[in-house]
Amino acid sequence: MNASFNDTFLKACRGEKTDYTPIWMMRQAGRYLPEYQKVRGNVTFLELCKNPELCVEVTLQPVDILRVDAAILFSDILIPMEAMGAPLYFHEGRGPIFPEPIRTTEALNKLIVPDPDEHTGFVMETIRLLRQELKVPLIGFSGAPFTLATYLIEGGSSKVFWETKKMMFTQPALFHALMDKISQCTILYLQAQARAGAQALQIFDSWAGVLAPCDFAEFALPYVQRIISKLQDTGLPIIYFANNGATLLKLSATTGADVLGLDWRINIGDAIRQVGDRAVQGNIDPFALLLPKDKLRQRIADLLEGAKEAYGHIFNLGHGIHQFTPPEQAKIAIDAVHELSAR
Ligand code: 1CP
Repeated sequence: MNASFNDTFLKACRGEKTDYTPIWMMRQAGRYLPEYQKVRGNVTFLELCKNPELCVEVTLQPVDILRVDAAILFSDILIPMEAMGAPLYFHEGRGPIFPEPIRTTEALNKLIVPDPDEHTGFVMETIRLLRQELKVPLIGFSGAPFTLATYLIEGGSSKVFWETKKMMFTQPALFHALMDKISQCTILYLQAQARAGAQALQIFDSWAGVLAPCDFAEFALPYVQRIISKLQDTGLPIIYFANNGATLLKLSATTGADVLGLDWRINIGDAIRQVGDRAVQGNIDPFALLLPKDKLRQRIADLLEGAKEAYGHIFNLGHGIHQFTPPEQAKIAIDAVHELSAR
C-alpha cells in the first residue's frame, strides 16, 4: 500500500487502534452537492449509474470536497435487480419503479441469476478506475435480500409493505424462493466487487426495521448470514446496516458482520454493550447536521464519548444525508470528528 494511503477506516473496521475516529456519510455522493447536481443535470439517474467515468467523478466529489475517510461506490442497490431481469426506471418524484412486480412463481421463474461481470460490468469498471485514483478505502455495497425483495414485490418504494408481508405470511415458500434467488445474485455481485478491488462491503437493509424480531429471524436474517459467510474468503470487512434496527441489534450481531451500522434512534453506548467484539458505525441523526456549529460540535463530542468503549468506531450518520443539507454543515461535522477524536 502506498505511503499516502489513509487506511484509518479499515483499521477501525477491524478493531485496531487508530489516530482518530474515521468518518464517512451514507449517501455522501448525491443531490445535496451542487457538483453532483451539475453532472446529474445532463443525464438520467440510470444513465449516470451505467457510466463508469461519471460514477468515478461523483464518487470522488465528497472525498475531495469534504475529506471523508472512505469512498463509497456510486451506484444503487437496485442495479443488480434490473440485471436479474426486472425492468426498472427512476421516476423524478416517486423514486424507483418496477413496472412488473414479482408476485407469482411465474414472475419469479423469469428472473435470472446474472453473471455480475457480464451484466453489471460498468460497476466493476467503476471500482477498478476508482482504485487508481483513491487515497482512502473504497466501500462496495449491495442491498440486503429483504430490502431488495420489498422493491421487487411492491413494484417500488412503500410505506406499509402490504404486498411484501402478504406474500411472507400467505405464500412463505414463494417468498423464501425469491429471497434465495436474490441472495444468490447478491453473493456473486459482492464477490465480483471484491475481485474488482472494493476494500470493504456494506449491506444496506433499509427496511429490516419494519419486521418483528421473530419475522426478521425467520425471513430475513438467514439470507444475510449466508451472504456474509460466503464473503469470508474475500478477507474484506463486512458492514451490515439495518435501518431502524435497534430492536434487531442482538440478532444482527449473529450475521457475522465485522461492523454493525446503527441508526440514530439508539444511544451508541447502549448499542455497543449489545454487540460484543464488533465495531459499530454511526449514528448521528442526519438532521442534526442543521444544528448551529457549537451545538453540532457538542453533539459530536458527546457521541465520541459514548463510543469510547467501542471495539472499533466509524463515525457516520444514522441514515443517508438529506438532499437539502448545506454541504458546509457536513464539512463542519467531518472536521469536528477529526479534531475532537484525535488521540
Ligand atoms: O435523482 C437522483 O439523482 C437519484 C437519487 C439517488 C442517489 C444519489 C438514488 C435514487 N440513489 C442514489 C445513490 C445511492 N443509493 C448510493 C450511492 C452512494 C452514496 O452513498 O454516496 C447508495 C449507497 C444507494 C443505496 C440505496 N438506494 C438504498 C440503501 C440506502 C438507504 O438510503 O437506505 C436504497 C433504499 C436505495 C433505493 C433508492 N435509490 C434512489 C431512491 C430515490 C431510492 C428509494 C428510497 C426509498 O424507497 O425511499
